[in-house]
Amino acid sequence: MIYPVPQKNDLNGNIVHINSLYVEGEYKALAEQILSGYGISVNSGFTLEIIVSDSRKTTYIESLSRLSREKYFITVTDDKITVEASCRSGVFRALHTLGKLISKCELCTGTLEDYPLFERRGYIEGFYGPTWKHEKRLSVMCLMAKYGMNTFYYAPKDDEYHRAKWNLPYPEKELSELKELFDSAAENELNVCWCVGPGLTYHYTSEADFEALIAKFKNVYSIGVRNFGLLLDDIANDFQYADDAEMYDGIVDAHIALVNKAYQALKEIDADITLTVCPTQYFGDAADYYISKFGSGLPADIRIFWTGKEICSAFLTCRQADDFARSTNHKPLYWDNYPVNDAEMFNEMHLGAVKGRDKELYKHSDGLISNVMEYAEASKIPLMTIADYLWNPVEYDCEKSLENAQREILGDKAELFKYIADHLCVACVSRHGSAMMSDILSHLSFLLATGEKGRALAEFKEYNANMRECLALVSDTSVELFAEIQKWVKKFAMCCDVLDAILAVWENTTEENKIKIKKLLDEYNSDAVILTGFCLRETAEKTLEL
Ligand code: 14T
Repeated sequence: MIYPVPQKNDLNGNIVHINSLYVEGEYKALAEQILSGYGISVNSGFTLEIIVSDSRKTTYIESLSRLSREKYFITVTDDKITVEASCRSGVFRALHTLGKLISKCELCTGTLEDYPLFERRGYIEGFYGPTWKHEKRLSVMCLMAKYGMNTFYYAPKDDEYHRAKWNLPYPEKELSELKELFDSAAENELNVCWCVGPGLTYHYTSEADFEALIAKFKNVYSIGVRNFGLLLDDIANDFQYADDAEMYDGIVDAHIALVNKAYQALKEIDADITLTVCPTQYFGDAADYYISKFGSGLPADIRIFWTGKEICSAFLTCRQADDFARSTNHKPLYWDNYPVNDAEMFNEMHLGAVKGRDKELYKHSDGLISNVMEYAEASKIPLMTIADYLWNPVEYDCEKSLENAQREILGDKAELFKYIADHLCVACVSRHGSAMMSDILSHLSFLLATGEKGRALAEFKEYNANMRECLALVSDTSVELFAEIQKWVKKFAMCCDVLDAILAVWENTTEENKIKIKKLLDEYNSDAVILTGFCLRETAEKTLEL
């Protein structure tokens, strides 16, 4: 199985083994670059022909009644592979699919037709906290491109030129680093949207502030950006300057006026420019006064961010999306606050698969953009599941997708990593963590209660040994992912100690051994970092009653 799951995979004939290809037709250099990333050489061997043709077949998606530049076909016969698409976007997607099929030895004769279901699929660096390092940004970008995302929103709350110093141009060094990042996005078929958050100090009636805003857009336009975002989230709900209050009936009227005027100015700079806005009310009931007036006051081609019923929504449904569209005249562009773990969530680590987003949401929304964690390596795991969901939500299987993501990031270490990953998935999308530990502890308790003490002890020892082996693995901070999650690793070590103390009482029920459990459990509970709770506590408490 490859991920994301292609729409129509009829490559089910003879298996075709390939380790090198000879590329004919267009985009040879691109093919070489992408396929070599999958360990496939491209100087000689099996023929791969790349055909670029702008026809209805390669551009139109019948079931969605719309055009897509990302559609492609792969045809495999016993002596040739043909890739067909309308432009670089489709060829890029096809080459990644081909690379995955060949490297997993899943290439068979037949045909494959593929295209994404969500039109806009991406992630946003939109969290509070230390911004990602340049190298991390590039590495996440490549991975998300590999898994079919097509959009990147740049809006780190702590980039001071994004928010606090919104009215100052980027210094040369920062600007050239952004250019390198955005150029790399283009190479990777990701549309970049650079966002500004002027709301902390913006003076709505000030002509100077408006000019500063447009000057800032021009500053970023100069490095090739054509999509802009104007974010009015997490700012005062009311006017902060007396003359603003006098000029407008309410804050929403000032926001509508600002967005319309800015959009007009942007279109005068370049008619290709697009605008996305984040309203001050970005979640809750779409029928509320602010959001319904805001949306209705903006042209249909401005995109509007919305996080759903909550800031971090457990569910995003088609019905809610329709309510939003009815109330605002715009389909929502979901700003999905998963896996972000800033603000009140700082003690949670969100490594689980995305869940709770309707299968058919692609028909009812403008797209979905996932807000990431300050931990870039860790974000890759949930992001990959989001990429899978967005490409093909109908076939999305959260468990298989997560399994594949863990394997991509951890390779052979994935199996062992699961012993800690089991506890790092409590989030808005699922409040139930520690599924594996919960099953094991209840099974062990069952064995103990039904007189199978020998088996219980043996299996308990084996589980604890695996936990310890995992602990040793994730304590190696030379692995970037492990370095990021040390706060949780420390608590994991405490969890291992509690388990060993429980096992000791099962083996030898003495008061002294019980005191040890109490002491370790108290330490464990007084650490606010969120790991596992109920199943560990329950087993410890039952053990204290032995
Ligand atoms: F604009 C938004 F859609 C949005 O979600 N804004 C922020 C976002 O930057 C942040 O990462 C996210 C998750 O915490 O939530 C919003 O920020 C908040 C919201 C709160 F209610 C930060 C703290 C809060 F208490």
